[in-house]
Amino acid sequence: MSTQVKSSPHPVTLDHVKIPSGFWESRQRTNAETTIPAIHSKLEETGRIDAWKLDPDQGVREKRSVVHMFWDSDTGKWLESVGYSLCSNPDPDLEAQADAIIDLMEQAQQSDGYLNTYFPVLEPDMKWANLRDWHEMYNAGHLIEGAIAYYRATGKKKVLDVLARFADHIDEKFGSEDGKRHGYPGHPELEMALVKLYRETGEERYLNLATYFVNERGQEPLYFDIEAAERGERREDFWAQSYRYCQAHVPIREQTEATGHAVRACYLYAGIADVALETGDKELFEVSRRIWEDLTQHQMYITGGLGPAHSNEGFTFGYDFPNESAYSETCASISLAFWAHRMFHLDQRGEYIDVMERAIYNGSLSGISYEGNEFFYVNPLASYPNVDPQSKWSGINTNNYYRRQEWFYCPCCPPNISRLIGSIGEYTYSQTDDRVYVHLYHNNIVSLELGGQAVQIEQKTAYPWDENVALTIQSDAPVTFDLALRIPGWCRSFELEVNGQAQSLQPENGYVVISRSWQAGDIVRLKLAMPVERVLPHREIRQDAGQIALQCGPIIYCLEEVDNGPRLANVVIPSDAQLESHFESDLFDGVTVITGQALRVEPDTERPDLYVFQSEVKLKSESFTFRAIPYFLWANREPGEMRVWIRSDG
Ligand code: FUB
Ligand code: ZN
Repeated sequence: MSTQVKSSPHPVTLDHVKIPSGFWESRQRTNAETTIPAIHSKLEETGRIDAWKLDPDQGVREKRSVVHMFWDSDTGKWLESVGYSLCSNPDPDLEAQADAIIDLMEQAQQSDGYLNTYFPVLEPDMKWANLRDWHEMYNAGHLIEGAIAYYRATGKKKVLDVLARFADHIDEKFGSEDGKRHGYPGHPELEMALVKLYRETGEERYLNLATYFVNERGQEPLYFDIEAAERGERREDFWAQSYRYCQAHVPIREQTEATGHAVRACYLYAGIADVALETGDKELFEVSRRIWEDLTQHQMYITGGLGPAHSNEGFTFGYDFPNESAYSETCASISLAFWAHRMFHLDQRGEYIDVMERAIYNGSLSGISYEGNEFFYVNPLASYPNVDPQSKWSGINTNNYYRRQEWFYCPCCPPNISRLIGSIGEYTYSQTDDRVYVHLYHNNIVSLELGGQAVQIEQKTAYPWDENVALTIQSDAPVTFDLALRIPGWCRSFELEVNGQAQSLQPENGYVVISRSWQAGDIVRLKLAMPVERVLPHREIRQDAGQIALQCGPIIYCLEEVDNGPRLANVVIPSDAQLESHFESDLFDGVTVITGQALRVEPDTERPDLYVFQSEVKLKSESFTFRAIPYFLWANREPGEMRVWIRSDG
């Protein structure tokens, strides 16, 4: 950990990063033109916007159907996404839509600052009565993040004032002081939001409240027991059985592993990292690091997906990676990206950004269709269109395994992926006064102040489809700073030159650092070799034993039936097969695919028997040319089978 926490690098904010073309520009355009309007329509259709039309102190103003307890989080995430999008795509109509909702929010706020569409109308006596399950704090967090993004984009302060009042209300009610309730969020998120609000407003109370939430979690007597008793319930009545579900089983400083509900977990860990960074609390960093090591070494899918289990939407045990029934919620990968980004700011190592990149390009982006209007909630790593592992259960996840859906009963994932896409600029660079870290490679122009001078860096690249990145420096006068370029963990050889001169620098902690006095027009060229890699699973991962995954650069690939025919479980990629990658410009908006010779190995029999003696049949082995596409793009063509892990003979 940096010795001087306060002088750590900070992210270069969105408004400094223009994305004029390339991979992320096209996704941001789709986000602005399709995803954000589609989500708004759903908010409207489902009554989430009308829900704000309430008389704050007397209940319903307009009749509406019953809402569930965390509708407000969807509006909050949508507003956040709108804020990010407006930075690059000004849109007066969209702004007017957001303003109209903000007016409703302002009117819905109770005189003491409380803000929620559910409780004042439907259960006015139960406000704050169940922090463990009822999501008021989670909603508050998302609304605060939405307010900050919208304020930053438009300079309109109304929504920030409304949410600051709500934060003040929460601060008056909860904390360690006498007379306050010693509660904390059942579903973390508010911790991150409060630190953001502190950074935005400079108001220390918000940081103190976030710090309190982190420190109080899991302390005896357990607050969730106290409030349960007040409701006339016992701990044993908790449907999830254990407070591990919400990471409140022991105090934070005693926690050693990622556990429970995956989104709750990573939102919490991200909040802990925020508090550690702002307060310089080294012990909190050490806790974060411990949990990070557990998660990334034992509990992370190759896609950056988290949480194999449906029962708790979360973690089970180390090396447990079911493929067809993987839960791997889109929000969980996104939350991992949030946490990873924060870990870098505590501890400048590329490994965090490697995980962030893995989670963004694979487990997060798979959550949205190429067209931008359909979404996956769960992200299996193998799929069979007629087999629904959840078919015995009704509810939110039933037909969600091979086709993205327009919406869900619990639609946390759609606005989450939308806000991540809209804010990708913010994950691209970090800086100190004299160093800029380049984390992500994509076409963009960043404007910075380094060594007291304005500097622009233009990145040009077709990454992740191409190995080459060019960075051109512009500044009015020579300026000395370190350019720290991430050499991704997946990259086994790279070439670097400055103004045509090869550089022999080696990466330290995942970055090569070029220190010099930069002149306008200096060009840095980086080539990150992206051969096709066969990836083997750890020997303890039983579900993937004997199989390989394919990776090219940061992208994990999969086979789909539409390219490779059915019964993908019988496909074998021989260890000596030559694998090639090439760019196909007419597939989606251009994408690198992997091809090679594979075998379909099956019993050579038409017998209908489920099981036959091996001595009675031969194995037939048919050779064919396979085509693998990026996992995040699967299920955008004809429905069919899909597999990430493919049998191998090596
Ligand atoms: O509970 C709110 C959100 O809905 C969680 O983050 C998701 O996992 C889903 O349960
Ligand atoms: Zn989700």
